[in-house]
Amino acid sequence: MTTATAQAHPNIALVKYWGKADTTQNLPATGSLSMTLDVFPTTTTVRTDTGAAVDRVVMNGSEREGVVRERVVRFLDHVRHLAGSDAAAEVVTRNTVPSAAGLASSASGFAALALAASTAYGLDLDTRALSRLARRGSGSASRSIISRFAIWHAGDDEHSFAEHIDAPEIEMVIATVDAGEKAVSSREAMRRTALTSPYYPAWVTSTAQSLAAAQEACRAGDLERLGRITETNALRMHAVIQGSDPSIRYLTPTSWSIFDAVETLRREGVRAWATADAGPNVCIVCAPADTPAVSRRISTLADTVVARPGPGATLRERSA
Ligand code: 2P0
Repeated sequence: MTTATAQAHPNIALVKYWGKADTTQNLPATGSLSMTLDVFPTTTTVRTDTGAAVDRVVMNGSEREGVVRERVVRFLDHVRHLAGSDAAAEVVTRNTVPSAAGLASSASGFAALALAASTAYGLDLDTRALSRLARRGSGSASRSIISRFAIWHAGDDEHSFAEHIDAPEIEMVIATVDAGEKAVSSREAMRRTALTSPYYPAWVTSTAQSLAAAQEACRAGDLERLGRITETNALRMHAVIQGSDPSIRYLTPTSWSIFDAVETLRREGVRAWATADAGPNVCIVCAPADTPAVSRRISTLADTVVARPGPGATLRERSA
């Protein structure tokens, strides 16, 4: 029995994951494409030699009970099943991303947990198996295992994993409109969208097409095309979400003013395209040479951080 510490970063999808083919195994209805960030890491330590009868979960210094702990325990149960172990664990995690604000804290969280827990329980997983394991915790976590740019494939349990893809050089300006907890979780909103939004079938079909086009743009090194696909796909995702009943709206007037500012920048010749996840924050994909111009303009509307393509999940420490 060992202790293992791992680190992972959030990722932002250029072609989004929104809807599941299977809720137990977190199999997505479509594939997606993302950039792993070099900011906001999550660091997680898993200890399996505690001698305790039950799992303990400590996040950002405070012990968690209820649904947060349950989700971690369910994940550990799967790791124990793979490892043939029944030992309880202590999970200590530190997040630097504003939690549950649509900046993918569950992606970095479950990616770091997948690597730390599988190592602590003595499993030696390759990248593909690790990505499949992280997917069980949170779909988007499958992509945070991978450095820089990742494509996460739709498919059955065996074939639904993320892997590296080469992409044109880009940077992101992350505009934090609101760092507070969002009203409806991604998981619940995704479920409601698939069940009630009349646009859902069109979303699934068009996203599969966008993903194929984005892969082509990546192969061709075509930043402009990738940028256009990114912004269109994000707006389509928010449209299908708003079509739910009861409706869900994640974007606020400030979010929309950032989309407007990005359009104005483009008219001025700046290569920038906006995207937003399940929250009001907006990420702007930029040609690296244009990042300073984007930062300057968007900083007048919200707090900004510049992110570059970052590392995949890494093991920091391991002891027997
Ligand atoms: C994405 N999002 O592709 C999309 C875009 C948010 C908006 O993946 O239920 O936390 O744990 O599989 O991965 C957020 O959903 O959902 C997400 P679960 P997850 O990044």
